[in-house]
Amino acid sequence: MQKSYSRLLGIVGKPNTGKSTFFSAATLAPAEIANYPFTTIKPNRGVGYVRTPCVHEEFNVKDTPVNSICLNGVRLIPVEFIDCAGLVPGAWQGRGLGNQFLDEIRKADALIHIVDASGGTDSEGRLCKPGEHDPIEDVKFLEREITMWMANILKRDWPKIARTAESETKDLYLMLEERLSGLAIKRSQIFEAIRKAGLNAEKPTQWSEEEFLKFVDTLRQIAKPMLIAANKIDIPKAEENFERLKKLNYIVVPCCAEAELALRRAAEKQLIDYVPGDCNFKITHPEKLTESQIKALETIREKILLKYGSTGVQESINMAYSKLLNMITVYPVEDLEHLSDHNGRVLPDAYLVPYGTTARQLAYIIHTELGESFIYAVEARERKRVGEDYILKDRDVLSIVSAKKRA
Ligand SMILES: Nc1nc2c(ncn2[C@@H]2O[C@H](COP(=O)(O)OP(=O)(O)OP(=O)(O)O)[C@@H](O)[C@H]2O)c(=O)[nH]1
Ligand SMILES: [Mg+2]
Repeated sequence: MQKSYSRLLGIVGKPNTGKSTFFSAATLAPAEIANYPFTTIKPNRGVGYVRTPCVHEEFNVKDTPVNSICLNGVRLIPVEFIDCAGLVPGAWQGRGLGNQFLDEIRKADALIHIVDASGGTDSEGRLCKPGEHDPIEDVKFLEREITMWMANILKRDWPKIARTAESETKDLYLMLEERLSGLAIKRSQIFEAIRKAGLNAEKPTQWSEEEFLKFVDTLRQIAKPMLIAANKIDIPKAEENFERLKKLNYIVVPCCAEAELALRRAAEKQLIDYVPGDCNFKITHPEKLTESQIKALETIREKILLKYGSTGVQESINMAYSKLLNMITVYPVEDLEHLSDHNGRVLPDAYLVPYGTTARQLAYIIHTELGESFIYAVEARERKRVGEDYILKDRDVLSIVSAKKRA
């Protein structure tokens, strides 16, 4: 498969909430799952998919996907995941190997926070009676752990950075970017965080401790945007907590990772017809299923799919891409007549690109040479010629004409 996963999603949360179950369901990669804390110690990495309606039906063509998959009219575009070890309060100070575990989210571009919405695990991930623990606490706790961990990374060098910036020997944003380079944080995000926190970038030595933390907390929200997967929604107490979680300033998706895993595994064995994210499924081979398996599947249909519209796993991934990372899907093609590449493969690639990407930037993403020799592009829907500054729209099909191609 060609390069396509441009971003990394981190699956995070306290122990025993269902992170590895979510990861396994999303990637079908093996991961250890158990009902006690710290089952995962070494992070799991794998490839899952963003789901988007494929354009081939609209263009009335039969496609031959290369960098992605097309199933029943749904385009699945590969994206990368990291399933992190569970974090406990005080992780940023090293509790429960916290520093090592927090390090795993350095490279993540966005986070899916798996919360046990049933309230059946305490703050350390030990089982308790559903409803006994308040999942809202888990949200507050994780925000604080990540912020404090980032603050800790910056803190040692902060006085020197602030002094150097004020004496104007070096740019503040540049120094912060260098110091945070391992955390996949861009200079533009640092700039935005200082502005949003309402701080004076000219006088960083005058920032109080509180203001410094406000800057780091704002930076966390920008550079590591997070949504909540309200997991274990199948447990009766979870619904009430889900309603409460929705009042927080987050995207909250009701989720049953366990159900998604069961459906994905059944689909893999071709026992059911189900595409990740579907609102229903069809049992194709009832004779190969035991009575209790059929009953379990019917329970998932009734208690999860019909009630919430999906298991929430695919929805969380899609939301992370579209809402947290503002990414859209585009289909570059070479031959506009057949919507194909030079090998005749129709709509071969679907790329995930940030909203705001221009036609020329897309050319660069495909190949540096194509970017350099870009002349214009043709948007396939309206067959309209567009220039280098044309801002791509979601599900655009675009043919790029370059100097090289013309020659
Ligand atoms: N009822 C219910 N149980 C779930 C769901 N998802 C996961 N579980 C269970 O929750 C327990 C913990 O699952 P894991 O996936 O190992 O959790 P984790 O967050 O990776 O745990 P650590 O690696 O220890 O941090 C297991 O017993 C799972 O079967 C769900 O949607 N509903
Ligand atoms: Mg785990």
